[in-house]
Amino acid sequence: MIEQYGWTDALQLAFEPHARAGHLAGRIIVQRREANLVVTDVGNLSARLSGRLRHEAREAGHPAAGDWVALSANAGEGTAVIHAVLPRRTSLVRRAADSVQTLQVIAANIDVVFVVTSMNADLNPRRLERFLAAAWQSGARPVVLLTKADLCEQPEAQAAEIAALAGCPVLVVSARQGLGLGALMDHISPGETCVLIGSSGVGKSTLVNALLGEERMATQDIRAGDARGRHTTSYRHLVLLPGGGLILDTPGIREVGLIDADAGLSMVFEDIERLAPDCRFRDCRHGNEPGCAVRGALEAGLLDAERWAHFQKLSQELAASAQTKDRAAQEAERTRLARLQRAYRSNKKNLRDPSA
Ligand SMILES: Nc1nc2c(ncn2[C@@H]2O[C@H](COP(=O)(O)OP(=O)(O)O)[C@@H](O)[C@H]2O)c(=O)[nH]1
Ligand SMILES: [Mg+2]
Ligand SMILES: [Zn+2]
Repeated sequence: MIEQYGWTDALQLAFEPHARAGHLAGRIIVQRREANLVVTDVGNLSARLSGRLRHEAREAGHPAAGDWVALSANAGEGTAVIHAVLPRRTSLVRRAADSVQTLQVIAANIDVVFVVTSMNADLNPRRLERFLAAAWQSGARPVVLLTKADLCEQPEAQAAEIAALAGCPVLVVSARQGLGLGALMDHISPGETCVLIGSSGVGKSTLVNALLGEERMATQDIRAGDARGRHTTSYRHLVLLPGGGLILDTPGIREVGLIDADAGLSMVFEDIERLAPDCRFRDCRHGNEPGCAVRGALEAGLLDAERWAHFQKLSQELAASAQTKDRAAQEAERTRLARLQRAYRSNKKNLRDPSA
């Protein structure tokens, strides 16, 4: 059963110590803070974290949808305890909303990240650049999905424009017309896992339903209490596709905060990175330095000014996040040492006055 969910020989090998400990392998298909839904060979189990994992999760973050875990099951009750998370092959992360240095895993062990944007109002190159940086950084293959082609006058022309800046495959789809679904499926091999990210309302859930051939995901068309909505699950549910792959729908992400995404950024702005070596000075900041290749490209109209400005903005954002992280690490170390010193001091006092 877990073979269907992408279990491989490599995972089997990584799992061996856990198997020896008598644990069962499973994959998280819905991440919830209290009880994750995990698919296993003995069925779907509602699994909470062991005390140790819960403690670790405070710093390392919670296991996410797509994670492979080691469990002890109470199959009769349909419950389990997660004892360990297997190392992730890939992971799509974002900066948590409440903190500049906390990382939140959106999906683990994914092969393809579909960056979804609709062809009507939502289409925004700057938003796409940000999503693509996160997608590249995940280690999975990014693919841009332009949805609602039926609402667009010239979808192919728009797609060509996006393809010029995306640096990855760009697909045009319409769930309404059933257009482009085959081409989409060509990007997911059996046993592979993909995730859909993008703003709310771009048609992610509708697309998953179209691929499944049934209305399993709740879409914006279905109001609460609607009869059609009763059998739908919410988003963030890893589901099996008819072709043998797996797909994870996510709730709308308006903007993904980048964290540790330098490599991803370089991939998205590869054209700019390619210019820099041609600057006269090696440490050129592309400001007023003479012989700057970036300024040259801007002036010659070879580099879009907004794209350049966005690259600078995202670079600064990453640098600021890294700096805050360093500062937080320093602060933590200072606190640790101060605590140690206090312990020493009180210890000395104890030595002088054993009754204290
Ligand atoms: N015209 C058109 N509308 C679509 C298409 N796909 C989705 N929609 C509509 O877009 C709205 C948002 O869809 P939904 O799947 O809930 O978006 P999500 O928030 O990204 O999951 C709904 O009203 C859908 O009916 C499409 O291919 N064409
Ligand atoms: Mg949705
Ligand atoms: Zn320069």
